[in-house]
Amino acid sequence: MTKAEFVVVANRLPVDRVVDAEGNESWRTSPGGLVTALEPVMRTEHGAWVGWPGQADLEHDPFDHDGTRLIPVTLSAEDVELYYEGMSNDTFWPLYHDVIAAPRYRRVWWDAYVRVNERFAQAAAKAAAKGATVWVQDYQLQLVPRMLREARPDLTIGYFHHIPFPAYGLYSQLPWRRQVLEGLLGADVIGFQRVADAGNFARAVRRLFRYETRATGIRVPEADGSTRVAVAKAFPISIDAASYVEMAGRPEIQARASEIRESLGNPKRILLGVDRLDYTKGIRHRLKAFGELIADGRIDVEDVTLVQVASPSRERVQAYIELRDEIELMVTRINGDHDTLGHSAIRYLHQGFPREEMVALYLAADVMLVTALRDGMNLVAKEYVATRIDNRGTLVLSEFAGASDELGTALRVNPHDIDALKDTIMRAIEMPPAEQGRRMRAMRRKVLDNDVAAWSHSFLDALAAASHAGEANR
Ligand code: GDG
Repeated sequence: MTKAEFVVVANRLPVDRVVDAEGNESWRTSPGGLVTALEPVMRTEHGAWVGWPGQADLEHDPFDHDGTRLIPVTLSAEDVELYYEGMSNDTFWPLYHDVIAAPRYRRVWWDAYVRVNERFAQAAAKAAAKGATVWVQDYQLQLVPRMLREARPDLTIGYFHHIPFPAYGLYSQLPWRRQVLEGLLGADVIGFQRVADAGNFARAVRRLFRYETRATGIRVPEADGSTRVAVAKAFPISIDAASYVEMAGRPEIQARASEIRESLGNPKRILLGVDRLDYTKGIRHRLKAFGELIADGRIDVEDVTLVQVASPSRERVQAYIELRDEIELMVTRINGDHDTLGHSAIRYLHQGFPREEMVALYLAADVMLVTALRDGMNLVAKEYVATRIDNRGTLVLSEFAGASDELGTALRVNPHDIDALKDTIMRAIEMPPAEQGRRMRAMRRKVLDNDVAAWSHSFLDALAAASHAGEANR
């Protein structure tokens, strides 16, 4: 088997397995910015992608798909429960999102996390050619950089962290706080969404190891007595902006947007929320603010409708089961109290939709509500902005979402402050078109100039530079 010059390691493969009625297997590319951004690199560099195929106990040989070698990593049902649902989604996820929900620290989850990270590292080590570049993705695989470096010191290793990295006061709760930092420091470049995340990481390294940090460089002593410099820096992720602009211009998607408005009874204003159903997204705060605005008489349900898409997520994790109940109770109460026979206050959809339908929803919405309590970046905010080709529409954006660093002309808000949130929603609803245009144009420029291809190039350039610097030191 030919070895790859470029290897991506992520929890999930970029494809879903589909089995038809006759039992024939095929693989469908799962749409996502990362996949699109890396496609050209994958082709030219004989790329390989190491990841879980998404189904427990599935054993599958490596195979080629759309010019990329895919290398499935098998997870047993127990691995999924302990490593993925447990350690990844019930420990790291809440801890790294500032303990919005209580993280659970369980030693059996940690043991599984170590074991599964080892399996991913071994698969990557086997796939990579001599001197290849490996790019590890996200919090499910924080130990992989160090494990890979030990197995294959010839590799250049990058890591990107898609979610926030918390302040030391919270991070220090983690019983395995030293092991995780050691794992991450195995990378040559450790990328974060925000400057603040990179800063929190560097501070944790200083507090726990006393390593010297200068600007974005961290001096890491190695077992053989030498030292190397790991770079910890912000690389804010983005979307494939051109594809959203293209979809927004399609007549059939525009027609669908009008149809959506029509089916809601042509309200004067449509507000939209699009989130995975997750406690980090601030859906409850948004509903509370909206419900109060109706109760206060500042919003009339005949004029304004909120569409909330909450796509199903992590449905076996207890915190998500409870959150769904709370949200659905709130929606039913608000609608029960305020609906008229012809108009609903909130149209709530616990469903996933095709991308085209999402774009039609973005086009139909006058106001986009992104009220995350903590979010690495929040791509929904950028998608909304990219699709507003007529420069109309208003984005209400939480200052706790990474996107708020770049989208300075959004209406930024602290979602914990319900009165401020209510006032901001009213301001968005009432904003004159000229002001909408001014703000939207500035945001669109940002998103179109800094798309996901630019993001991956800047990360990979930094990685190449770090690897050359490393060679010079060796
Ligand atoms: C993590 C970090 C960071 C949602 N529902 C449907 C659907 N979506 C799409 C959206 C968007 C994506 O899923 C969600 O991305 P976000 O960035 O908003 O949030 P997370 O899923 O939490 O992502 C986040 C991101 O990683 C990237 O680094 O920005 O902070 O938490 O693209 O459009 N897409 C379709 N149907 C749905 O129902 N087709």
